[in-house]
Amino acid sequence: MTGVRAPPAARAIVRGDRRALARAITAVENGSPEADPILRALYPNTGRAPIVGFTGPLGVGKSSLINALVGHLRESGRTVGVIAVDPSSPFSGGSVLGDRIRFSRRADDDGVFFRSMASRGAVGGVAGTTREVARLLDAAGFDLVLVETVGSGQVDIAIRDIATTRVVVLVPHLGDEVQTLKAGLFEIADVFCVNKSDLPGSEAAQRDLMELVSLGPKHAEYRIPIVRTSTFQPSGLTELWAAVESHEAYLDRSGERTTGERARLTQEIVGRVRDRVGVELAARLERDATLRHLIDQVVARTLDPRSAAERLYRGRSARR
Ligand SMILES: Nc1nc2c(ncn2[C@@H]2O[C@H](COP(=O)(O)OP(=O)(O)OP(=O)(O)O)[C@@H](O)[C@H]2O)c(=O)[nH]1
Ligand SMILES: [Mg+2]
Repeated sequence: MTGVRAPPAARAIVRGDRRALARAITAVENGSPEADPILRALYPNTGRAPIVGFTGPLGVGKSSLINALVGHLRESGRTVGVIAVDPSSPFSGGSVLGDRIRFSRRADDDGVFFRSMASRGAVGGVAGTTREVARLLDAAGFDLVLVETVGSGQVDIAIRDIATTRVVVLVPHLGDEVQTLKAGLFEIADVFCVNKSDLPGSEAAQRDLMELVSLGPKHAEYRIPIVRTSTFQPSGLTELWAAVESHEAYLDRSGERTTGERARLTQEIVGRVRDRVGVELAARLERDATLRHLIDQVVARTLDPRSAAERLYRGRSARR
């Protein structure tokens, strides 16, 4: 932490004060200004815990797996912070599913911290806030941070920008869904997990994925493991965690940890600047007389929107 000027909340978080942690997370989620000095002071204390993302279609068992893994990790004495990004309906703002698995933990166990965050349909926002909440958990000293997101297009892109290891969870007989997800999933997966292996067809699903992995981009040093698990029996959990650890070990061995981190941080900083420039520009353009003039023509169908945008852009850059 950066010296004596660190805000008391930041010092409390590092000391292991869970209430201070929870309050800081809320501040980050709400975009409150008090989050700023806390995040700034804690940044030097981050970048230490592996951040393991779990993504995949609705209902494949991501929460159940995380729950089981937390038990497994706690038995070996490791502390775990968990963030679940809730899929909330963009229409009602409510949760999509009624009977979602609740994370369970012993009430007196300070070694686990669960937090669920509403995605609120704000895709870019999910990535930004989730990343900062993960940093708070990291700074609070948890050995591992696990993040659950739903694999619905853009949200799992968020996991790509946050996690050091990404586990893509699937189930037997996904059929068409796997076909459509395939391209995107391969960009994301460091580990494949075929959950619900107590159901028929999981060996076949594992074989299909093996074939896909063998067709995908080849890395000499790292081959995407495909693990079968069941949270019911339970089985495969040790193997799943071993696969995560082998990916983390690969990151260190290959230097990928540093390159990956540089890429993620570059993307974060560029994204923040782009957001601000975008907001500022939109506000200025709305006041711009040229835009109103161009819109008159576009409405009258004497000019098309592309050409109007081009003129506006050229006009502005010429003035600079
Ligand atoms: N047969 C079987 N069912 C499972 C297994 N793991 C989870 N389930 C069930 O699958 C359903 C969904 O489990 P969740 O853990 O909520 O799945 P999820 O992927 O977190 O779901 P969302 O967050 O809503 O996308 C529940 O009814 C679980 O009981 C498993 O290993 N085998
Ligand atoms: Mg879930």
